[in-house]
Amino acid sequence: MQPVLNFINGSFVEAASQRTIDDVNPATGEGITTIPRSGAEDVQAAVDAALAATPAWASTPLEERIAWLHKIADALEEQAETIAQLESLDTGKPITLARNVDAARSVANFRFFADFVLQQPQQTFSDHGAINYVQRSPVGCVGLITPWNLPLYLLSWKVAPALLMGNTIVAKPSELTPLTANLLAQTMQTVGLPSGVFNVVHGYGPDVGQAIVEHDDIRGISFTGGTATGKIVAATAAPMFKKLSLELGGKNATVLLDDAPLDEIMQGVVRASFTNSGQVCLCGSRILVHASIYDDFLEKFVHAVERIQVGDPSNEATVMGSVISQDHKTKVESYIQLGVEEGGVVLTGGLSKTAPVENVSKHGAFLRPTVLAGLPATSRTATEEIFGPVVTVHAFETEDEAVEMANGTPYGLAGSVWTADIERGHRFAERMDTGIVWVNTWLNRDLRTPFGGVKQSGVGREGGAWSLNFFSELTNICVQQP
Ligand code: TXE
Repeated sequence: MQPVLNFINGSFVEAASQRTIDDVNPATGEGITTIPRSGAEDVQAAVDAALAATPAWASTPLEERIAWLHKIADALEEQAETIAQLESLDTGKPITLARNVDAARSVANFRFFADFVLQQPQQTFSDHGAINYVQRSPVGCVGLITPWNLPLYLLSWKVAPALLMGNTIVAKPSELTPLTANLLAQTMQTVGLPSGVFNVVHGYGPDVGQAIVEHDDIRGISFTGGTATGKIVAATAAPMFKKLSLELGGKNATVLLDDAPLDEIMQGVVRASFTNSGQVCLCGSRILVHASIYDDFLEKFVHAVERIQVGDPSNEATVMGSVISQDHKTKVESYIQLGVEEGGVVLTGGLSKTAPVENVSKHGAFLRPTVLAGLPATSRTATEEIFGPVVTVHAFETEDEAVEMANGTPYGLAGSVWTADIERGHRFAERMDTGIVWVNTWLNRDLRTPFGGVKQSGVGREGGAWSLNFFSELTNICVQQP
């Protein structure tokens, strides 16, 4: 595969250092290609291009920017299968998941914002003989920094509203998953988006990401990634009074009340636990079950988990592929070991040396879906983010106890509650200290809704009007009537 290059001012260029980083297929350990090992000099070139492009793009009529988003969506849709193949290759996720989730949602993100903006009313307020109206203007040049778990899905989720609101972009995808960001850059070039409006600089976080966050001329940062990195980004951006959106980690609870219809909801609970090998910040990695149905649930859940088809991501029958890298596999396995040390019992799955995945490359970063029971809900394994195919299961006696357990982690991103009585579902959901709660479903996403978390899951919200507001500055104009 051709080396991936930076996309700056409408052209593909190497890093100034001429150095590269290998991009590896996590399912085989084989090299795919290389990416530029960029630094501050390359970020400066991207910012120069973006600043030069900003006046024209900012003054482009909204209707024209809407048309650009549709043009990009159309071009991406024509490449949907290529997007799915590249995403599966780069991440180790099954081709079916890459097709149905990553590729489909990347197209939808552009389409959604193009349509949504037209549904927004012009905000006016009149009182004291005066008319007030709110004018939106672009932030300017914004920095978009994204993670490796849903590469194009999360990059496009930021690029679409940023462009729509008239901003120019310096994007930094994860060094582990550059391929679909590169395809997006190629697409921008193909559709003829004006040079400099959209730029991509590849490289390591501390080199490129840090340079983006600390650059004076980048006036807004939208970051999605781990909490630890989020702290570094915030510490750099806050004193510079930049607009800052942080979508960070999670340790989400899946709560089964005593009337949860187990057979009906089992697939939903399995999906919430192991989609994308548990590498979705919205995954339910702690399952809280009422004591009266705990044994029955465990038997059914373990049975369902053991039927998950784990294997080669390119196989259409595969439901769970590899994790993102050998390093991440080592981190996830360290938590399985910690779980046992903290008193947990592995009901299924476990370390790859004791529970190997069959018929896959021995160099692949594969793990079987793992269920740990018997751990205190306050243990490290049950409260720290693992971000892999590992869930802990805990029994509770009362709803108050379940609420305390569900809210008992440093995170507050998402959660789900499963019950036969919707009223109970409403009441329980309203007590969860998270940004998102699903009742009898999971990952059911309406893009108009606020997305994000509290506590160490982040600051701010994305989605619908929240994205439009983040990527624009608002001016209130008040006109005294004669
Ligand atoms: O994060 P990292 P990862 C979380 C998920 C998990 C993590 C996985 O819970 O914890 O993200 O993604 C760049 N200055 N979410 O491991 O390392 C890095 O190069 C600036 C939550 O990739 O934080 C990459 O491009 N940038 C989310 C990006 O930051 C730096 C959904 C993220 O990398 C940097 C998805 C630095 N010092 C994942 N260091 C949600 N809430 O929606 C690294 N980077």
